[in-house]
Amino acid sequence: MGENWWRTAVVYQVYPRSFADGDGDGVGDLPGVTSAMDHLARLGVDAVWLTPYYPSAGADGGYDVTDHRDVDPELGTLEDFDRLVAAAHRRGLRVLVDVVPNHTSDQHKWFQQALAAGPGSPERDRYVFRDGRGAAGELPPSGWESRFGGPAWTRVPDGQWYLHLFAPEQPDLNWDNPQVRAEFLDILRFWGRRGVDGFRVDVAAALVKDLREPLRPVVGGEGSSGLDDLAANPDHPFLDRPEVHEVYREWNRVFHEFDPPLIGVAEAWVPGERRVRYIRPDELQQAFNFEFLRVRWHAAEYRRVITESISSAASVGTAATWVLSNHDVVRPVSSLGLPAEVDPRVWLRSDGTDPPADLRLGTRRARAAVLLELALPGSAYLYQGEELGLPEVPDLDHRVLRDPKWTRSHGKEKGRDGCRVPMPWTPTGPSCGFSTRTGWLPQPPGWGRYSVRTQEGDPTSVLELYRTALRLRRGFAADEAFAWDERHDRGDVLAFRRARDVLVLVNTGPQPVALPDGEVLVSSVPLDGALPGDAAVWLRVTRG
Ligand code: TEU
Repeated sequence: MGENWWRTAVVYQVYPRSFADGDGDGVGDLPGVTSAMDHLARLGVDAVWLTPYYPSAGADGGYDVTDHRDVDPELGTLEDFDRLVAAAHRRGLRVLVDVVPNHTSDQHKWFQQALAAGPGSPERDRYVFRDGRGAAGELPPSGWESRFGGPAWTRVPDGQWYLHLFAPEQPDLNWDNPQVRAEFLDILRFWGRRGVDGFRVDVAAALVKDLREPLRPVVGGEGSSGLDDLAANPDHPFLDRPEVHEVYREWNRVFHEFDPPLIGVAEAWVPGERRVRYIRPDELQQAFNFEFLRVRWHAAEYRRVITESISSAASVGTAATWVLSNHDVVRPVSSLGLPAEVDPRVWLRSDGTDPPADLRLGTRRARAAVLLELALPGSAYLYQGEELGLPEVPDLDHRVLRDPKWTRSHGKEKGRDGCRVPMPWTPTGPSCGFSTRTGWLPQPPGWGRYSVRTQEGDPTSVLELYRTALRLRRGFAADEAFAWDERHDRGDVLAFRRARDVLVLVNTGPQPVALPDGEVLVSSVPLDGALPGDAAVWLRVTRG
């Protein structure tokens, strides 16, 4: 793997607080990740992406950073970080880290200085401060809403308002300010010199805002994702502005100070034709395909999204970047087990009327979905616990919820803690091997049956399915050839050819279909001459 190692890489996302606890305080940490590195190597992934481990005020799971060049004391030290990188590299695993450029914590020294320095100061210009509307400036400068609910503006004691697209504890930086730009170039260099191989860019599409007065309203945006907001507002005041690309062109020059160059993957909830604008030889290398993540087990939708994603990636000379889940969305075992009409995003309501997910069905579909994902050309990002078939934990006690979505929505949305419950490593123990004591989020009864130890060596387990698929994938991933198979691709059945001799079938419907001739490489369920409903198979067929 040379410069283009990322192009067909499988990247494993670690949410450090919930992965493995090295010091027994109930919170996962960097030494924990290092000690579990063999799990990743055995799984067969190519890289690990760490979500934020930086010092943080804890308002948004680490995405409210107080110092971009250090490690949160709860999670370890810079030396622990170095050991983690060395342990990964020794096993041939690359390391990506999150960079959070849209906002800082309100406890960040810059924001504290901005508060102290007052209106019109250079300190305030690093953020987005405005006078309010109304006779006495008592109304927020615009009607923009925060992603976590409520207004995107908060008033400070001297009467000005500051912008926060997320929680009030996450003030947005002003990317028109040269100090902000220079600071992040330096942050990229800092981690590059510490050996990281690249960055996942948080909220990559939102950094640059159109702040010309009067601030323009956002029409009808559903508020929970840029995909919906951009459909209603093609010229959005703060999402996917053309000027944001200048930022990544500057970053790209820093990436090229390293050999091989560092990479950047954009977390941008934007539709395909806009997503690929981030991928350029002089910008970022990848952008998550969230449209794929959104498909609800529907063959025609998959067909459309896959065709569109492959061709839009090809139009910029690369391959797509597939995602089934991450730390922000309902776990697929649960979302794929919900009735088709139930949107997983609104499923997590606290009014007690949510239908339960059918976990048997959801697990069956999630097994097939990962065979679909890992067969597609390009790279794939897996989220910790996916390889164990962990379900969402939708009924965490309200008192343990940490996600700002919970408080900001005034208890209307439970938020994302249910996909962040600590990993089970062993069938028993105070937190199933995650820590020597109870974890920071409680694991539900029976969590131990999902443990790595329980599943290891059991050929029917989700873990062994992932290992097998990842091993087989190595045999053909480098060949990016893809073609829908005209004979078998129809109705509820997706069928495509990969590389020269792999035929992939995914049956999203309830009825079994005949199995074409070929050697079964791996299947999501045991096969008996036919491919049953909600199942997938990879076949080796004669070259054609
Ligand atoms: O998420 C960005 C983002 O837009 C999310 O609000 C996303 O639309 C939503 O969670 C989908 O359900 C990133 C991080 O991944 C998230 O964890 C952070 O809370 C957020 O940025 C703020 O930094």
